[in-house]
Amino acid sequence: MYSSFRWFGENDPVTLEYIRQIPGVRDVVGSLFELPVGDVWSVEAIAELKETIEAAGLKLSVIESIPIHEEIKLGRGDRDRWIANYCESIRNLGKVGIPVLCYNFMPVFDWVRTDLEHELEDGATALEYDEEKLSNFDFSDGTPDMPAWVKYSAEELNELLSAYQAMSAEQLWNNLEYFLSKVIPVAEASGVLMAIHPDDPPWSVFGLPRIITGIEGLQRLVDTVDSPANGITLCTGSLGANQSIDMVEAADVFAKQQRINFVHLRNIQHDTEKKFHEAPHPSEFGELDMHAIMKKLYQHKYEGPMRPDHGRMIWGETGTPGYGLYDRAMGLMYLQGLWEGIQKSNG
Ligand code: DNO
Repeated sequence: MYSSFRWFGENDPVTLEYIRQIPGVRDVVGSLFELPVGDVWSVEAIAELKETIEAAGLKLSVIESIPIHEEIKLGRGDRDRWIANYCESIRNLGKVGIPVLCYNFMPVFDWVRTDLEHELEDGATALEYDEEKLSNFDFSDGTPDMPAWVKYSAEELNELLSAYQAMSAEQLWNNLEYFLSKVIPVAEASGVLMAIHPDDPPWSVFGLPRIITGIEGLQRLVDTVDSPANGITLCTGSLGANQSIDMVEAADVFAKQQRINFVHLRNIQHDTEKKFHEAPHPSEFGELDMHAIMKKLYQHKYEGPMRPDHGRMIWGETGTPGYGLYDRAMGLMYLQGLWEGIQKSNG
């Protein structure tokens, strides 16, 4: 396993120079955020991102993410055109030498939180999800403000939401399976490892179907196309939001099959079953046993990238919600310490 750090591009207040100063980090998780969903990522654009990162003494090792066009998730008539674009982007990643691609298959919205600045006892803030506050989201002016949500007009959003209302989880599965049957052979031939990100939170929200919600769904995904290129992102915080999922087991099950292609580590704390906030990374401050999870990765010889996921905002820092520098850097030092301990105690 090796450490990586997410960078949101030239507008990220956490610069590549800062990332370069975190001990043990040489690998960057990047993306082309300005490209419209569905467009082909050209070799030139990917190479330019790579060169910018290399000029700072770092490497571009993961793309998180290339978003998937809604027509693909909806399984509509012109999905093949969008899938062809996706395949072309994967080929281009391969040409530039980017080994890992993280993506998700959540209808319309990426991760959902109801408070981006939930105040903790010590004055730090963290992201919070409270199912009871979901009804506060107002869709009448189009996509509301959430960091990872694609902007749609009121009309577009309405159309999308009603198209999904009629869709069952099984239909969404069929569309994912169709997508995988087309893209995984291309990824395999291009030397790119795909890593699906679990739905966050891992259950249906706003009446939309969600399917990558637990061990069973992830197993169905990896079984759909039997290839190392068809893997998962083990995201402890996303899956851990469902308290009935045993994260140590999840790490064990998929690391054993060599199907973890990327790891996101963070901790989580619940108030009630569907109300939780994000906690500092160390085990003792949340519900997840980071040591036990990392031990499974070690035992099954996971060799891919890991990044510290969402941190709190501390020490007066402001910036991209969940993606400040200080808490993520501290979290990463802790995770590296755990890893060193595991390695040394295993000789
Ligand atoms: C949140 C991230 C997600 C993730 C996408 C992957 O901080 O973990 O937005 O990047 O779901 O496609």
